[in-house]
Amino acid sequence: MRITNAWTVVCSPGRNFVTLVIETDAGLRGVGDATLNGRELAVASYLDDHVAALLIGRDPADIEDIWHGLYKGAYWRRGPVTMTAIGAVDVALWDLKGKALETPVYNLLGGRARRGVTVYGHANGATIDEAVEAARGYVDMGYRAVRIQSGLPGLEQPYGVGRGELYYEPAERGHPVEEVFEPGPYLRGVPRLFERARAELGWEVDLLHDAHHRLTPLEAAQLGKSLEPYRLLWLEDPVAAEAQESLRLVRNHTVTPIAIGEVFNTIFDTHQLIAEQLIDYIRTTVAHSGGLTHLVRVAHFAEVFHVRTGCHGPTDLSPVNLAASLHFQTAVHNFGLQEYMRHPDEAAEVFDVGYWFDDGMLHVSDRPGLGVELNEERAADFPYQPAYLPVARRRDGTVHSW
Ligand code: EZ4
Ligand code: CO
Repeated sequence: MRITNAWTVVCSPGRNFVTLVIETDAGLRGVGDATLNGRELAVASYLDDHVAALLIGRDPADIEDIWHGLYKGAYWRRGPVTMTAIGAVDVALWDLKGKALETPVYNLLGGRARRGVTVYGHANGATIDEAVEAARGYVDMGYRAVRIQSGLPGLEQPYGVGRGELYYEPAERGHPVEEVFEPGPYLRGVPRLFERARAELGWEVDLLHDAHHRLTPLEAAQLGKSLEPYRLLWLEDPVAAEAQESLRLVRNHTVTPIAIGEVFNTIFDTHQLIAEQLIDYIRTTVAHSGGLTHLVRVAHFAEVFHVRTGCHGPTDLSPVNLAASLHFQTAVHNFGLQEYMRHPDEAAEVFDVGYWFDDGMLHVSDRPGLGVELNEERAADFPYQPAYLPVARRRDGTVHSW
C-alpha cells in the first residue's frame, strides 16, 4: 500500500479543529487530530506546506520509520507546532493500519487491559455553591471523578470557569480576553471549595483541581498541604513545569498527588519528573506529543516509576484525539484517569464517533482503526473562526501564566 495524498481540513463546528487526512492507493483513509488551540493554522501549514509531499509514495505501514524521519529529518526538533504535526501523521497512520488489518487500534497497542476508561468531568461555577452543585450533577450522571473550579471571594475569574456557556470553552473570537489572578485569595479560597465539596458530596467520589501553572513552588506546596484533608485524586499543574526541579520543593512538602504535562511535547519534557518520582500522573496529550508512537514510550517509561497516565482531553482537541486517547488508555497497563469534556453538538455533525459513555467510563468501539469518520462535506459548512485563549494579569497589570 502507498500513500497517495495528505491534506488538512480546518473547520469550526462549535470551535476550531484541524484534521489531517491521509489517503492510500487501497482507497483507505486515516485521520489524525492536528488542533493546537489558538495557533491552528501554523500546524495546518506545517502539514500542508512541508510534510504532505514527504508522505506521498511512502508505505503507511512504516510508522516507526516515518515518525523518526519527521522528527530527526526536520533537524529542528520538538515544540508544540512540530510535535502536533508529527502527532497527526502518527495517529492517522495507526488509524490506517487498523483499517488495513480490520482491527481496532487498541489491539495493535497490545490489546485490552481494562473494560473501559474511567473519566473525570468538569464542574465549575461562579461561586463555591454553584460549583459544588455542578459537581453533584456529574455524580448523578454516574461520573466517579470530578474536577472542580470556582469563582472565589476576591477572585472572580479563576481559570476553568465558563462564561455563561453550557460547555466550558476558554477560546474566544477577536482579541484575547484578560483575566486577573492573585495568589492570596486563590490560596485562601480553594481549600474552602473542597471543604464544602466533601461536606456535600461525601468521600466516594474522586475530586480533582487544576491550578493551571499559576503558582510559585512555595505557593504550590502551601496549596497541596492545605488540600490534604480533602484527599484529592490529583492537583494539576501546580507550577509551570519548564523548571522541572521546582517540583522537588513541592513534593517535599505535600502528599497531595500531582499531575503535570498537558503542555509537554516529548518524553524529554517528562523524564526528570518521572524518574525522580516528582509527579503521580503524566498528562501529556496524544495530539500534542508526537501521537501514539511517542506517548506509548512515555507510558512504558512512567510505569517503571509508578507514575500513571492521565491524558489531557479538552474540547479544544477533536473527537479524533479523544478516540486515540481511549485506544491508548484501554491498552496501557499504568492507566490512571482520562479527562473528558463533552464536545459541542455541532461537532457530532462533522465527526461520527464510535466511543460512548456509560457507568463513569468511556468505551472504545470495535470499529477498525480509531473508529472516527470525518464528514468533509459537512466540515465545509463550518468555516474556521480566528480565536484566542485568554491571558492573565496580576492586579497591578503584570502578565501572568493563564
Ligand atoms: O486550558 O486545553 O485540564 N485542562 C486544561 C485545558 C486547557 C486548554 C487550553 O487550550 O487545562 O482546559
Ligand atoms: Co489542565
